[in-house]
Formats: sequence, C-alpha cells, structure tokens
Amino acid sequence: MKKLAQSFLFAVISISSVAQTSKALKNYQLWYDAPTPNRGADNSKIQAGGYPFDADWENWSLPIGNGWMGASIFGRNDTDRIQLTENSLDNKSLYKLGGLTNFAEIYLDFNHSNSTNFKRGLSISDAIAYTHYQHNGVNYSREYFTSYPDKVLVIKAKASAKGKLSFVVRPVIPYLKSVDTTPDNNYRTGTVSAKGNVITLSGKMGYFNIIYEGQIKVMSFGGSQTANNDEKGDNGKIEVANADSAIVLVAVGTNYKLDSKIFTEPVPSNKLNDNTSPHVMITKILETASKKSYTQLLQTHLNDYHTYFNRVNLNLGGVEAIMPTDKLLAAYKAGIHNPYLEELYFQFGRYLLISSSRPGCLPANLQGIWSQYDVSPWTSGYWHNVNVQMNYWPAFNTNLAEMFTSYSDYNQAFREEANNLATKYIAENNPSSLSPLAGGNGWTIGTGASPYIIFGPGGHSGPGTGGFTTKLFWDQYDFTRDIKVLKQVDYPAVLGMGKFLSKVTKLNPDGLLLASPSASPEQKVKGQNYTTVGCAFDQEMIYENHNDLLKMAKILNDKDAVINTIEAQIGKLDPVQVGWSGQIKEYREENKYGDIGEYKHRHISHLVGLYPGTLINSNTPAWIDAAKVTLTERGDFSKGWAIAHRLNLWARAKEGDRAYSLFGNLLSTCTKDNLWDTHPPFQIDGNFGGTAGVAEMLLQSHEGYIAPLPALPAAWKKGNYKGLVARGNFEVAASWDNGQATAFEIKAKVGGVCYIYYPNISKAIITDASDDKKLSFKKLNIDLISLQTSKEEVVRINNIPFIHKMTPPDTLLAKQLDDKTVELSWGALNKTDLYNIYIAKGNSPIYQMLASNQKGESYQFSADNIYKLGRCTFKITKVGKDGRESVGKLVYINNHN
Ligand code: FUC
Repeated sequence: MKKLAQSFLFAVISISSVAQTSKALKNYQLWYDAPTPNRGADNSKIQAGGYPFDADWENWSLPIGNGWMGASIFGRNDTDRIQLTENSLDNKSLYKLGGLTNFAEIYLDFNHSNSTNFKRGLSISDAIAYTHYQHNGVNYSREYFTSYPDKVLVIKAKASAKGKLSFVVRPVIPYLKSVDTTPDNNYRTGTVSAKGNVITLSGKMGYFNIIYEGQIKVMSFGGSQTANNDEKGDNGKIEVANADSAIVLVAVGTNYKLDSKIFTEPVPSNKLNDNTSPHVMITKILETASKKSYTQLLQTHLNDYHTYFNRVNLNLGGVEAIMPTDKLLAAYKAGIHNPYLEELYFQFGRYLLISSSRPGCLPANLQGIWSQYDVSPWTSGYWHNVNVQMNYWPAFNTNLAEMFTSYSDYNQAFREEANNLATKYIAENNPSSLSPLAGGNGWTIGTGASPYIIFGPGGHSGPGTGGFTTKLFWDQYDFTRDIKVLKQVDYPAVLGMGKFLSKVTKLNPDGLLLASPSASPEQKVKGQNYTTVGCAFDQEMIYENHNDLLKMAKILNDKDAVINTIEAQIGKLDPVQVGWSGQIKEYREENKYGDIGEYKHRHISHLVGLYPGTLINSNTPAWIDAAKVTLTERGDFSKGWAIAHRLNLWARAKEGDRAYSLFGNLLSTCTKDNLWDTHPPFQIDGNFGGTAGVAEMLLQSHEGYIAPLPALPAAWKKGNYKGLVARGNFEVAASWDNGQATAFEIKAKVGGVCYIYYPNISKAIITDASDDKKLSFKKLNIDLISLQTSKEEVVRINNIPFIHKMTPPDTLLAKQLDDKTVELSWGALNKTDLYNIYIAKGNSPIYQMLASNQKGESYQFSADNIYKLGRCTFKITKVGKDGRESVGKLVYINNHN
C-alpha cells in the first residue's frame, strides 16, 4: 500500500513537470522537517585513521562555505551548532603530512525545545541555509550564508513578535591540548574572550606554528546584549536578551600564506614565514562587513554566487520536492527515481565546488572545506592518486573554470619542492637519466599532499600520479582556450611533468619504454603493494602528458629540448594491452582479468586512458570494448569516489543506461541524508565525480568535436540543459525527447571552428540564433559537421532527423573447428537480417572487417594457423537499411601455444 502511494505521487510529479521544461533555474533545496540531532562523536566507533565518528555531523549537518571557511549548520531549536573549518588549520595528524582540524564550534543557545512547524534547509540556488519553527506562539527564523566577497559568515536570527529573541552566543575551541614538550609540539592553545559586541577566539597550533584567530560580532536590534567571561577572562560569550532580531558575523583566519618555502622547509615549525597574528586582518574584515546592512551583505553574496551557479541549468523533468530530502533519498533507494533529486545532486556538486574552492584560498581537500574532527579522516589531504583530481573533474565542463585557480595556485606553490622530489626520484630510480641542471628533472607529485607537505611517487602508486594531475592543466587550456594562462600556467605544468616523465621509463628488450618502477594505485597482492614495470596506469598517464605536451608545444611553437625526446618516446610507450578475457590489462604480466591484485579493487587505474584521459576513444573501438570488459568485471559497487569514476567511464564508453545505473548506485549506496558522498566516511570527491559524470553523459568534447547527448539513458526520457561547456570554450544547450535530440544551441565564447557530432546532424536546420538565417557548414560525414564561428555567436540546430537504432544479436559464439577455422554463430531473428563481422587481434585498437552485409546465422573464419593468432576479439553488428550498425556483440578466442 505504501509503495503504491509513493508511485502515485511520483506519477503526479512527472506529469506536472512537462509544463516546467524550459523554465529557468528551479529553486534547489535540501530540506528536513527535524533539527539535526547532535549526539556528538561516538568514541566506540573509531574509524580507520583513528578518529571517532560523529554520525550526526556527517549525515545531517548542512554545509555552507566561501573558500575562506566552511561551516556545517545544524539548525537546531534548543542549542544550535555551527561548526567552522578553515583549510590551513592543521595539526600533526597522521602520515607526517599534517592534517586538517576543526577550527571552532559556535553554539547558539535558544532553548526552544518545544517547537512546532520545524523546517530547516539549504537553498543551493542561493547558497543560504535556514531554520524556522514556532515556539510559544512566536515564529523564529534564522538564515546563514558565507560571502566570498565579504569573507564572512553571516547569521540572521529573527522573532515574529517584538522582544522575543533571546539567545547566547557561546563559541568553543575544540581539542585544546596544553603545550607539550615533545619534539613534535603537537599542541593547540586558545582562549575565547568577549568584549563589547565581539568574541575573539585566538591561539596557536604548535606543530606548524600556526597562529589562528576567529572573531564573532553580535549585533542585536531591540533588547540588549551583554558580554561575559569567566574569572580567567576565558570562555567568553554574548547574551542577547529580548531583541527583535540579531545579526552575527564571523571571520576566521591564520598566518598561513601560500608560498613555496612552506613545502621546501623540512622543519614543520619553521614552515610559515610570517609570525604575524591574523588579528589585524580579521578585525578589518569584520569592521568592513559590519558597516554594511544585512540586505547589502546578502545582495553582494547573491550577486557573486549566482554569477557561477546560474551558468548551468539541467532539467530532467524534476519538480520541487514536496517531501524532505532524506525521504526523497529513501524513496530513491527503494527504487523511486525522482528526477528532482538527480538534478539536485548534480547541482549540489557544483554548489560544493563554488563553496570550497575559490581563487585566493586553498583548494578543496578530501572533505572539501568541512571537517569537525581533531584528526580528520585521511588528514583531509590532497590525495593525488585520484581524489584531488576528481574534485576538479566538474570544474570545466560544468562552467566553473575559475574554481580550479585555487588548485593551480597551490600546485605552483609546491612546484619547487616537486622539482626536488623529481631529482631525488630520478637519482634513486634512473640515475643514468639524471639532469644536473636546476629543474632539469621536471617536477613530480606522489599520492600524499597537504597545505604544508608534499610527497613524491612510490609505494602503492607509480609516477603516473603526475600525469593524472597535469590532465587538469591541459583541460584548463582546452576548455577555456586562454592563451595567456596556457603560457603562464598550463604549459609550464605540462612541460615540467614531461621532463620528469621522460626519465621514468627504461628501454626493454622489445624496444618499449616502460615505467620502472611502476605501481597501479593502491592495488595489493596478498596484502602487499605490488611493484612492477610498465603498468597500464603509468604508461597511460605518461602517454597522456606526452601527447598533451606535444599539442601545447605546437600551439606555442615552443622548441624546448625535451620536446624532441617526447616525440621520440611517445610511440614506444605501448600503453594499452588487451588480455585473454578481452579486458584492458592492469599489468603487462597479467593474462586473464583478475590474475593479479584484488578482483573488485576500488581503483580502476588501468582505465585512466578512457577517463580522464582520451587515449581510449571512439577511434579505438576495440579498446573501448576491452574497457567495458574491465569495467564489468570490476563491478558496479564500490566506495563513493570509485563508483563516480566508473560512472564517468561508462559515460565515456557511451553507455548511457549503464552510466545511469552507476549514478543510481552512487545515490543509493554512498550518499548521506545531507547528500554528502561517503566512502565511508564522508569524502567529497564522490560528489564532484558524480556531478562530472552526469555532465559527461550529457556532453562530451574529447574526441575533437562537440558531442551533445552522447550517453543519454532511457530513464531521462525528456529534458534539456544549458550552460555545459565543451572544449574550445563552447557553451552548449540541448533538449531531447524520447532519446532523440530536438534542438541544440552552441555559443562560441571565443570563436573558431566548431565541430559538432550527432547522428544525422548534417540534415538538420542550422541557423544563426541572432537572426535565424541559415548558416553554411561543412558536412564531414552524415553525422559530423564543422562551421566557422565568431566570438559570442550562437549557433542553433533544429529538426535533426531521427535515426532508427539497431540491436545486435543476443549471443555470439565461437567454436574452433580445426587449427585453421573458427566458426562464429549467432541467433538471427530474421533470415533477411544483415550483419557485419570484425576481428581485433592482440592489442589492436581497431577492428578489421571480415565480412559485410552477411546473412544467416554463422560465419567461418579461416587463418593459416589459428594458434599463431594469439588472442582475438570477434565482433558482430547488425546493419540497418541506412547502413548504420548496432553496437557490437563480442566473443573471444585465446590461442597461446
Ligand atoms: C585513496 C583511496 C582511498 C581513499 C583515500 C583517501 O588512497 O584509495 O579509497 O579514498 O585515498
């Protein structure tokens, strides 16, 4: 009965949504009908990494942030809790990296225990959290937002009746540890003192010598307010009594300033150059902000936030939810896929990136900018064997390129130390290639990194981690086409990495250049890291960086000496190997899938050439098919970020339904009630990877052309989007109905030749959106056109003729008849059906056609000696009247003797 009621509700939602389609941005909200519980950390549940688990913070608090700080809002009616994070506040933590720690807790004691009509939420359309309820007949409301331009957290509390607002502002510095005398000095001191209308939190973190300060300014209207301290002048608080409304402003900071010395200086307590307290800076921020009215602060915040958030609209037919987000998620888990939740999740990833990664601030870490822990899970680090890169996967395609600046600045700041690490690595592993010149060995980055320390590659992850990182710099150029940034930032990054990666391989007897040592991230054999030579991860990432470097050098006409080396090396990398199961091999020494390492390991590093790389693409169809084998064997369930990686990979394989099912797995198995991704524990990478994956289903551009709707699932029957970005800096809008595109609009942000791929696009009506006049274009083939665009020109594409999609036979079997013949057989529904038959031998990226327009149910393949063929993939496709083929059905033979 309950199920029936839910499906009925869903039906109503989808029907009414049709009328909504082309409306502008909806009001996207996470909302709940109960306050966030606050039972505190459970010391009996110690997670891997040694931190007690605060389930309520993780599951229910609502994140807001402006890059300068993150705040987790509980929105409670008795004692509210606002937990603050500042991304440079590190203690010693684990792994000697330093680790992010909780900056402060602000408690607001309202004592409104018995309240009714409770609602709290987070509008991600406006980046404002809120709480409202009724208590003793009075309506109470609170709004919370963080402003990037004003660098403050703003809280407004209001009562509907005059003089009914009374509360205490009571901040606490958590995890204080008195000065210790160990060499580590891993202490935190701090005091909280109230004076006038300001409470100041200030203290020191011993390990890195961090001076921190937070100020809270309380401005109440009507009524009175008093500041109190205990007899030691500590534990300061401000009591507001009988007011009508109040505004609380918060600013936080440390003496951290991004600088290369932080990374080169080995002694933790000497890393920070500047021992000046942030007091003056924080005071100024608060003074400036408090001169503005609430409306002014709000408007400045909205103008800033909307500039980014409103660039993209995705409409899958969702309508604003009439049930709280936790119930919506529970229904989703029970199989009721409300498209509003899918839109919300997609946009939430964009919201989180805007909130945690702003120019001038540190980049988004493993938890973005939200950590309530003393010792954060995995230090809240910048882990470079997938996690931090994934944070930035949605930056370019979802129109948030500016958010990458914080990572790019961070990366440039650690470059000097990364040069030193590269020299050390080459000296240890490949001394004959060592360059004596400063910077001659390029730069490198291994897995572990924090705002204070970086590590080089080795152990469980090979040198490919560097190429994994520089892909972001290539993408920054390719999406924005900003030549100035290319010259100053992107090219130096990729060139320096090219120098390093050109020295990490060794020539093997077959004339191949293989990374040595080499390791596929985190993969284990009998519980131990597995170190080898030339694993797919390293080879693919070296290839990607080499390839991107050559493209950049050509654009800039640069003749750096390393370019010749890169040109000579790239053909010898042999990055993709296909194994006996038809899989992309993780290791050269592997035969069948899973021979080496954990079968369903969370990392799927041998497919980085498919995503975020581009080596495996539509022009290498046999590799795409092999990647699908790997994906299928690796499985569709894993840790949050790992599901998100698989989602992007299936999207790149143009398998919309499969990608959609991965998106469903991400939402159903790795998403908390506040829509945070969980590994477990909470890790933000899965949110970002999820958003990137949805965008990748709707728009791709890595194959030299704009491909709108490349992996559209049947579940998204009708919809539209605007503002996604394709390489070349084209903003794309698309709408579709029943699996078929109905219209595209492509805005050339910088102009230039625009290549567009979509079935039958050459037969569509193509006009200039400004005057509706037909545009001339070049037909490259029936599905691919090109046209010259000028800056800001908008190209409109309508009336795209429908194509009939063919389905392949259900089965394809291979039977070896003798040492010269293999018989392929399949079930044809119709005797007149036509088939094309192909073979891909060994590691070949492409198929060779064996027979075209074949009728019947079997085909005999002959060779002089089947045993000399090694492994082969046979593929059959069904051919339609228009000559278009279905996807392929595959079968493998492996003859090894
Ligand atoms: C990598 C992953 C783990 C985790 C950690 C933070 O090491 O393998 O799953 O996400 O980073």
